[in-house]
Amino acid sequence: RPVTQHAAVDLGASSGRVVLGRVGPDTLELTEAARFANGPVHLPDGLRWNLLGLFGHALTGLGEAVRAAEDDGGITSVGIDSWAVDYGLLARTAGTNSSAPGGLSLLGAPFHYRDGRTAAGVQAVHRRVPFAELYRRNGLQFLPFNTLYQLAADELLTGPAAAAVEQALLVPDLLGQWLTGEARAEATNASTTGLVNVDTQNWDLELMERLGLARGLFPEIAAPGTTLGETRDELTPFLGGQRLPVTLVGSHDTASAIVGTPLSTPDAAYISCGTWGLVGLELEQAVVTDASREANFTNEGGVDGRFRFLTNVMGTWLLSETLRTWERETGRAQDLPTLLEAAEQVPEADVVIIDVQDERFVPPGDMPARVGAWCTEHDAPTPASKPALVRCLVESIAAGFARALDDAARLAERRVDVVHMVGGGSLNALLCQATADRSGRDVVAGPVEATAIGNLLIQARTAGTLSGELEDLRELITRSHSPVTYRPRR
Ligand code: LFR
Repeated sequence: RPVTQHAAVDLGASSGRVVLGRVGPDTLELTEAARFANGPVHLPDGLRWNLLGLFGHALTGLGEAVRAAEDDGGITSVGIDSWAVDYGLLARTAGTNSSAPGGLSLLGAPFHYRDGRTAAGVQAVHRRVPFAELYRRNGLQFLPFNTLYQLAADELLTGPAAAAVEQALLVPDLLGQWLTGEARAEATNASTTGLVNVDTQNWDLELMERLGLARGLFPEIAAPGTTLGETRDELTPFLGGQRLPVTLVGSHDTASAIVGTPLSTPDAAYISCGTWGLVGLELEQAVVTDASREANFTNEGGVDGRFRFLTNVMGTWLLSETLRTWERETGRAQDLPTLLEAAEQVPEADVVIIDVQDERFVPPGDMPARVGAWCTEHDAPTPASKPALVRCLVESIAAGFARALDDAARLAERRVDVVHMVGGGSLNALLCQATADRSGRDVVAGPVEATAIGNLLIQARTAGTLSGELEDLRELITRSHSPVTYRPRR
């Protein structure tokens, strides 16, 4: 039976990786070719991403993957995914090298979605189109950093900035353009901009016009499974002397993660848990009701035209940002597994539950101090030790997950008796058990690398190595990965 090899470039908010996959009808093997750190860059004018650095790391990682794949028939294609909503702006600048793709150059480092500049953008957008109407059009939960609010904050709705900008490309599309010279808007990630109509799944040109955005700001939408192009000639020396085809996958990392989740029944829910916990269901139809709007549930575009009906719950960000604060304070690396072990010993009666959705926890900064402030304001005792704070955060995240699971079941009228936990959070046993306990549902944990798997599976299907529906692709995960089940204890 044929086996093909594919490289997945998967960029997360705290790290990126290039994963080499060997995929066949009975084969799903992953090896990490490269891993590199990522994070916000604190510039005087706000939080940015070091996208040039990420491109460099991705290219080096692809070179490593090419080498590792050499003896076994080489790499058939490359796919890229990353976090959503953020974008680079491109302009036709004087002195642009005419061989630059489309003659366009990047205007500055892309903003990080945790940058606080968007509040004014939210107001500007809602003045033109009230949120309830926006929701009916785009089906998206309110997140202050959705692309349309960021564009408004960049004063791209009107004014001189708008005239200077030729095109906006979401992060994976920008990297794809740097690799191939071709520009498309991959469909799943495009759906997170707030500018795609939930019914037509195409750019909502009327909405864009009402917001004062140029209708050609983003390129044409293309579905996962489309071949974007081949890597540019100039990159050949970095890629073992070859030009590699780049295939569009679910380029929103969460879309790929859901492809890579072995959902056992249509009633099974998922929690894709990394920096964020994305909690919800895969649906054939969008749910755009007053109740879903009030519960802040989103209808993001999934692979194969499905909908990701979910809500963003603050995930392991709260833990990692807490550890970073302690690292800055003590100058010493903090070990999460050791802290989690100690956290487990904290008596149940002493556990404080905070509201993880409080907006104060969104920007980077001193998380222990913010938790303390939250507790003081809510007449709750402040966790007094590191283990107590870690336990508070884990249980509070689990409480957020449990509430979102109940909402998903109610809003989509599903039973939801099992929850698949995938991504980095699936390795956190304390979190998985707390989620089972607090939701009263079985939590089936794994695979940890669901996003890379989803990316690779769509590439393999595009190459003809695999065929069928998402359910058929997920069969392969069920056969090759053994999950850990956590049963509710109360
Ligand atoms: C997860 C994720 C979420 C999105 C957030 C910001 O990595 O992509 O789905 O809401 O990051 O882009």
